[in-house]
Amino acid sequence: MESALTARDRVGVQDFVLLENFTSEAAFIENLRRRFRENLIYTYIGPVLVSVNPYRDLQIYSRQHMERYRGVSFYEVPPHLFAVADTAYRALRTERRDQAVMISGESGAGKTEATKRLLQFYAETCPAPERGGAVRDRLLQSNPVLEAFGNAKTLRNDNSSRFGKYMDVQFDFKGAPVGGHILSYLLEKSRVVHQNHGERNFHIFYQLLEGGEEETLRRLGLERNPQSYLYLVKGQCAKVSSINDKNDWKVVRKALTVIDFTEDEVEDLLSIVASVLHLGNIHFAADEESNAQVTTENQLKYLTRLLGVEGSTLREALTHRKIIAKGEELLSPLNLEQAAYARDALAKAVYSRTFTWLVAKINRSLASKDAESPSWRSTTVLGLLDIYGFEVFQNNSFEQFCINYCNEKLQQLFIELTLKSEQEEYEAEGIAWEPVQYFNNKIICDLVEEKFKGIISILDEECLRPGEATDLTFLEKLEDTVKHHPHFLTHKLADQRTRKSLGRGEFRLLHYAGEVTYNVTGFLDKNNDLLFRNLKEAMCSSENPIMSQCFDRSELSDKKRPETVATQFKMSLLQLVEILKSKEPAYVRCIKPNDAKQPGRFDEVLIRHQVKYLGLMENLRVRRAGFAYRRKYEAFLQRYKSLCPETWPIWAGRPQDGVAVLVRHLGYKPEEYKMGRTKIFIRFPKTLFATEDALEVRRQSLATTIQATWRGFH
Ligand code: AD9
Ligand code: MG
Repeated sequence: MESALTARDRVGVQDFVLLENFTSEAAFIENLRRRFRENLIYTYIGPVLVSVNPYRDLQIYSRQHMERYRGVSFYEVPPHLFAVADTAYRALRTERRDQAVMISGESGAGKTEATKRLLQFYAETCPAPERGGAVRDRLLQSNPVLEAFGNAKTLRNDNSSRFGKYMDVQFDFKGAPVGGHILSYLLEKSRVVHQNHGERNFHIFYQLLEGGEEETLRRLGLERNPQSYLYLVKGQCAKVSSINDKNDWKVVRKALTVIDFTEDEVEDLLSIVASVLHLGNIHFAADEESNAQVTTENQLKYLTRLLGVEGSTLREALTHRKIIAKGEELLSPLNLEQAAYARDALAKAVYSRTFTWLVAKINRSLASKDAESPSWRSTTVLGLLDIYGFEVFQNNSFEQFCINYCNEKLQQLFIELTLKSEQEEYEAEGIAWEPVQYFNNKIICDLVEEKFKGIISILDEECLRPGEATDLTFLEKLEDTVKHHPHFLTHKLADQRTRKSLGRGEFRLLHYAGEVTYNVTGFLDKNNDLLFRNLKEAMCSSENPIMSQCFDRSELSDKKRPETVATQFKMSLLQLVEILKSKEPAYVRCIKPNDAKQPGRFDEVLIRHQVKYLGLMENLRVRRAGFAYRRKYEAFLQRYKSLCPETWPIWAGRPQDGVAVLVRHLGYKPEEYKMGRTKIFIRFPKTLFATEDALEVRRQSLATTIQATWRGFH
């Protein structure tokens, strides 16, 4: 087996902390490039795994690979996702500490693939539970279902997750997976009604149309051709060469059964999928008073049947708005534009609530069947976080604002936990902790989330002034409230120099990863996310059992305003941070090598951006601030004992004493290393490299001797 260190001459270093010039970004990228060229897609920064998407099947996830990484020491084998998987699992088993693997990176970098490989690793290598063995299948099969409803083809990724996901896998005291739980974040529901050129709607629509049986489609009133549906034609790319919708449909259909869907439930679910398509084809025409009238009776008929809502109720809800004034209900007709808006709002609400329902349904199926028994209390949990990375587009809106805020929070947690674990290790080893200077991004998190003064609070305040507030008044209020903040800028606040690049409807945040300019257009609307009352009422009357669970009557009588989207997101993020904080973290940082989704192409500009957004240089700096390298005494002695006559071939005493003798013999200077309780800490890579070189020389001379001896025999 290849060792962790001898590979450095051939294909860079396997751990960035061993880079001689560790502050140089160019050296960092060069190391990635050298390894990528050799299909070595994994490299460490200490315990953090950096992964570059190869865009080809490297055959490195087989059962043999899994076995190779089981029970071995992290640094003794080449870097691999399975090393992270196994290390987390072993800590979970031996220390009984909950674990969390956090996977980040931009769209197409390989987060979801990594999550799936990790799940597969646990499903295949962990012992089977005594009862409820089906949970393994359910854990695996929940994926295709969630992907069908939550993933779509985008310009960046043919299978892009359009929601954030955190999944807990629960293990019993024997280390067998016995249950799971999923939390989902911020589904991109605008995709239901609109897709950019070259993108698609969620996979499920195409799968159903391509793969659904004749009989099913007839019942749902659907035609096979996606071109027939307005919600599917916007991106003009129903067919994608890398996707086989027909096959995927079969997989999803089977998976639904595995995760406990009854035939009736499948029918109800598909009825909803079909009704979204029918909704998209609802047309309106203006009557003589410019009021919208539904002109597509056939669509309305199917909607009525599939959703189990009275036709007249639905018709009225799509063309009128109910207002309650002075205790009286008034119906105000909608014009064409308003009716189209109401229709789209309904489609988005129906789809996104169904997605939420689906996650809850999956969770019921994954719930540990032993939940009531005492053994439940002894379960440990391993979390997998697959969540959107930092996003900077040409035009950044509310969605990017939320996503980048999420990344700020996770970065804050990362820095906190990394420093904490470094400090803990030093303390545990009895080595003096030397404080590390780092950029604390709390200031940006506060700017976004602080009560009263934060951007979200100000946005919510504006959302409370319907009719008066606009996106621009929101911007003005922002300008007034946070004008002196060093991480905030608008056109008005900018000086002559920066103003050129900043429009009037924009604000700019200086994130930890760089500047992002947000356009405020649509912020209020997206944050409010209102659904007209009569549309809600109509849906509450639905006889489709899934819909009636999604739209609850209590919503109608509830006087309290529902939380805004940003506030809900903020609260779910705070909860996520608490969940993650309670666990021992592991990190996988994914990098996309090029925008063409092609193997072998290493686009340096693109990669440099990601190295920056992922905060990898800062990560490396923190890791290198003290000692670059540390290793257990046993492992260190085992590897280098041949370099010292006193420790070779056998050292009978304590490994720690053996290492002390060994390094003295090798001429290590006192400032170059420290002896901890169980590990030796080496400050500079060059010390270690010199030792490695000595080992190599010895191996070669040994090989020559053996060859000579061998020849002597013959
Ligand atoms: V997004 O934020 O959901 O848009 P991800 O999840 O980061 O994104 P994903 O895991 O879906 O990206 O990977 C994109 C594509 O890259 C996959 O569909 C694979 O074709 C390809 N990929 C990713 N990782 C690997 C890998 N380890 N080996 C081979 C890979 N191919
Ligand atoms: Mg993904």
